[in-house]
Amino acid sequence: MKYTVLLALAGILTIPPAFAQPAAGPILVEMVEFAFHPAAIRLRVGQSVTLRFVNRGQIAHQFVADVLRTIPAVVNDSKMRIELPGLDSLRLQPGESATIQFVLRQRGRFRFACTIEGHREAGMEGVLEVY
Ligand SMILES: [Cu+2]
Repeated sequence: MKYTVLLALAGILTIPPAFAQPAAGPILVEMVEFAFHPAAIRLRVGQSVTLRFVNRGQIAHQFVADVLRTIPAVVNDSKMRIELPGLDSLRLQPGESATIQFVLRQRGRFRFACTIEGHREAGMEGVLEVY
């Protein structure tokens, strides 16, 4: 399997995201040892957002954001498209990439991190700034 998606709610893949207006092109987020680039990502509230993650490191990394656990998201890579009622984590092996599309309807600062053991502690974390 190209990447692993763990569901916050098991087995329910059919809830269609209610997206607002389309957003600008995907925001590229690179994963390396041990950081996300950029680590601060500014998003407009209520706007459909696509984050494109690329693992440019030598080991696996994953993206986890608590704020995304309970909102609909669409995950895409070159092989599949999955609609989720909430995203628990997106794990990418070295060289892999995938996109996550979602809408945040709440302003604020929402943390994200790579939760593989030791990675957050080494600095692999960031924030979604929704304004
Ligand atoms: Cu990591």
